[in-house]
Amino acid sequence: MAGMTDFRRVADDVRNWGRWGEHDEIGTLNFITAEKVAEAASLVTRGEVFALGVDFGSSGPQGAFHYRQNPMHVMTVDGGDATTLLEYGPTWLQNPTAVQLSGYSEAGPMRFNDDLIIMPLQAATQWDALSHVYYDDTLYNGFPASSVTSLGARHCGIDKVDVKGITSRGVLLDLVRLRGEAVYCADVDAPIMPAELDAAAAAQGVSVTPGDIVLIRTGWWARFLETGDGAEPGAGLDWTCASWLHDHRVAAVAADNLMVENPVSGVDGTILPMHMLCLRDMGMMFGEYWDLTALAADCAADGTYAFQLVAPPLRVTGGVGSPLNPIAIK
Ligand code: UVW
Repeated sequence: MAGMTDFRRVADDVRNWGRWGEHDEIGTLNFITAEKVAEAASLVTRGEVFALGVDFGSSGPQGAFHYRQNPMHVMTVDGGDATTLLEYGPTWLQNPTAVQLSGYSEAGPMRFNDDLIIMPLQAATQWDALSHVYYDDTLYNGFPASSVTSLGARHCGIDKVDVKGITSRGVLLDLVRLRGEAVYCADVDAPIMPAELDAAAAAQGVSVTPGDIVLIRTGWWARFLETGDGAEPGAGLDWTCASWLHDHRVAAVAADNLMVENPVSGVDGTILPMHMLCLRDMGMMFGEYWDLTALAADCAADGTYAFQLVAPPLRVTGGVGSPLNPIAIK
C-alpha cells in the first residue's frame, strides 16, 4: 500500500496553486471556457432533461452519521393558520405574526403556505466547495485554513464559484456497466482504478476533454434506494484517479455515492486522500449523492455519454458546500 511519501509526491505533481493566479479561488473550474460552454450547449439535440438531484427529505442517507442530519422540513404558515385566525381573531395570540396573518386573511380570498428547511449543506445532492477540505493548515491556493471560521469561508467558499454557473460538457462514465454489476460496485477492496476510467470511456465511445465535468456511476444510489442504508460501503475512485483527473484537465467530478472516492483509503496514514488531492491541491470540486440511474439508462440506450450539464450551486455566503439539483440535457 502507498504511504504518505507517495501521497506527498502525487500532491506536488497535481497541485495547481498559482496556475490561475495567486488570488484564484475557483481552481479547475477555470478549465471551463466560453467555447466549452457553447460546445456543451450544442450537444442538446432531443431536448431530453434528466434531473440528477435526490429527494431532500427525512428519508435521506444521513441517518448513518452523527455529525450530519437529513433535511428537516417544517411548515411555518399553512391553511390552518388562516382558518384559525379568522375564527378566533388575531388578539387571542397577542403577537404581531397573528395580527399580520389575520390581516392578510381578512383582506380577501388569497391564502398562502410557507415553509422552512434545516439541513447540513452536505446532506444530499451537493457540491463540496474548495474550502470543504484542507490539510497542513492550508486550503487550495495556499489560503490559510484559519480563514474558515464560524462566520463562514472567507476564501474558496461556494459563493465564489457563481461566476462559472456551473455549466459545461458532462461525461458519464458508467462503472456499473463496465464491471457488469447488477446494481452497484460493492467491493471496497476493488476501488475504481484510472485504467477503468479509460476502459469505460473507450467502451462507451466517448472522450474526456479539458473542461468536462465527469460523472462517475457506481450504482451506490440505486442500492441505497433498495436498502435505505446510508452507511453501506461501496467502491469509489481509487486515490490515484486524482492524477487521471489532473491529466485530463477535468473541471469537476461528481458521483452517485457519498464521497466520490473509495471509503477504504489507499494511502497508509490518512483517510480521504483523494479529497485532499482534488479539493485542496488541484482545486477540483466534488459532487456527491448525484442520482445517475435514469441518465445512465438513457446513455446506454442511445449510445451518447456526453451532454450539456447545468449544475449551479446556491450562493450561500461563505458556505463550504451547497445543495443543488443538477440537470443533464441531451
Ligand atoms: C467528508 O466526509 C469529510 O466529506 P464528504 O462529505 O465530501 O464525503
